Amino acid sequence: MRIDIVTIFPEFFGVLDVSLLGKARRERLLELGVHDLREWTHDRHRTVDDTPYGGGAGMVMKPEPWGEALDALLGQAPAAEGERADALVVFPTPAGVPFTQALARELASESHIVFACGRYEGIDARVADDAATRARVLEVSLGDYVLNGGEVAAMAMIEAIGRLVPGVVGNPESLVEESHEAGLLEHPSYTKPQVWRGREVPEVLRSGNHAAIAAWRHEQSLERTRRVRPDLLPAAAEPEPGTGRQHG
Ligand code: 6GU
Repeated sequence: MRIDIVTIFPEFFGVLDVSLLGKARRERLLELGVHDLREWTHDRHRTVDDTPYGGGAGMVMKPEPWGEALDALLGQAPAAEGERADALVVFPTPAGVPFTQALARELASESHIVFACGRYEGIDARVADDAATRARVLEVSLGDYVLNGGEVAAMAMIEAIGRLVPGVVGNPESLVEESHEAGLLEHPSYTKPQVWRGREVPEVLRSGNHAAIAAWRHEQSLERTRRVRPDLLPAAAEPEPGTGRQHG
């Protein structure tokens, strides 16, 4: 998989050299290109923004540098087996569709994703329309809060997607049991010592009874999900009104 990032803050993405994704880059499982949008400006001040038509606070990113950047980056990256051949352009924006584990899984089978990281009040809307004539386009949000720009959001998405690319995570079984893969939050985990600050590891986990351990973990997952994320559960799995645990 190839990922290109266009941003006015390429230095944000230095962290992608470390840890799991850094290793995946060195092993060429992931190819990452970080590009400064200002490379595609032509004026002395390398201007990337201007005042909004219709008035209002803040600045809007100008379409011309974005158009040239996407012209330069679309249409590379050969697809490997099981990957989609054409490029996908992702615009991180709080006005986008929610980023979920299911979407991360879909994006992990792309051959080429271009992240277009906007700042200020966003990018001139014609940029996405124009890109859609040459690539698939997706506006994606991390959640219902506002960041200063798409960079941190793109980084979160790249980490969630990158770890699902085959070979990036050493033990693929560790991907199966984690939060959100089964539609539930993950159960709590413990390691040695058996007693720490007077707190004992639950006995069932030391029993060697694999069926009992699996049942206990499932129950813990359900309880945690009911308590902190009841919205994840189908309505039928909810406790009867008045019989359930109180929230908060
Ligand atoms: Cl994807 N971008 C920005 N700027 N803010 C956000 C976001 C994205 N997701 C949540 N807030």
